[in-house]
Amino acid sequence: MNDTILIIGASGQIGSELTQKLRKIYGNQQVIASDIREGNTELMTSGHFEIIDATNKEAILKVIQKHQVTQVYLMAAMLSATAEKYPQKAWNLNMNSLLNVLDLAKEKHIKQVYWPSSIAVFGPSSPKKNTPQKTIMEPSTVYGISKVSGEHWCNYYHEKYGVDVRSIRYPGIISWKTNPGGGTTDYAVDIFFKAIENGSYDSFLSENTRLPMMYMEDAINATIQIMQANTKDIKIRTSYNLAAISFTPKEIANEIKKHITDFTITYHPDFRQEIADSWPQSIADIDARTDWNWQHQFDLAAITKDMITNLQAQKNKKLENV
Ligand code: AKB
Repeated sequence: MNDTILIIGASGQIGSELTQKLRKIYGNQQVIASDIREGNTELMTSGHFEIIDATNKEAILKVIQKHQVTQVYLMAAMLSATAEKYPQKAWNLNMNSLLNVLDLAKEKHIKQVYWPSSIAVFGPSSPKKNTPQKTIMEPSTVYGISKVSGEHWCNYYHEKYGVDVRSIRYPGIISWKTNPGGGTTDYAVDIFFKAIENGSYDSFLSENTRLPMMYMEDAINATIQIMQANTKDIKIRTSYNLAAISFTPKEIANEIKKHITDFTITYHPDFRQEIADSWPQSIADIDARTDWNWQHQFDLAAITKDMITNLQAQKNKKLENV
């Protein structure tokens, strides 16, 4: 493996864990972390770190040339809830960063690109259950519009210029190391933090809102797996549907209660409810499973156990250090 990898948006929820996993596989010096802001100590000290504004093509090129980068994972993005507040900013970041990286691949500065899409590409007119790979895609959010457009740009650069770009439509991602920010599925992470801190959670989505979700470990494995797959096996160059599990706030609360018996939940839906209601409840991902052997490992029970064990251990450690 002679690749040198640049991760743009390495300080974020997925970027930070992806960087550490790639450093384990490719070696610390071969994986360059970058972001517009600094990340956690582990990220900053275990390998190279560069400050990059993803909307600045020259700044990206400079780092690519400095480290002789061959692959870019573009993880910088403004997520659904924040994008509704800052539509112009979201469009600027989400689209221009992608076009910058696709152009750099077209100009042969890099060989391979990873770019995440999302279940947000689907909208109120898409089928709600087992949403297929190819179906009506009329998103009602700025974030969703940017992801659908991005998918078409990826496919266009592949078809016209032979750019090797690969993509997955992520569901909500659950993790305990780095908090997500600005997403609609963030409740499914926050609920664990609040369960450990306070023993209660006030949900911004209603109790029966079912959304597709996945544990971080599965999401990272899928991301690396699609990038390492043989080119001939990547048959979709827009973005692959990817699924693990689906649950509601009520169901996750009931699972948490199995570990924290006096845990309580209340529901006060806000503007994010409308976003969640526009998205699928479950996703059909047969193409990813057939083309590059995608399989998820974690179900709701396994996620809950792992989240609570790790967050409890983190809390105990903090208490010991006080
Ligand atoms: C969000 O909630 O905006 C993201 C996503 C589903 O892409 N987690």
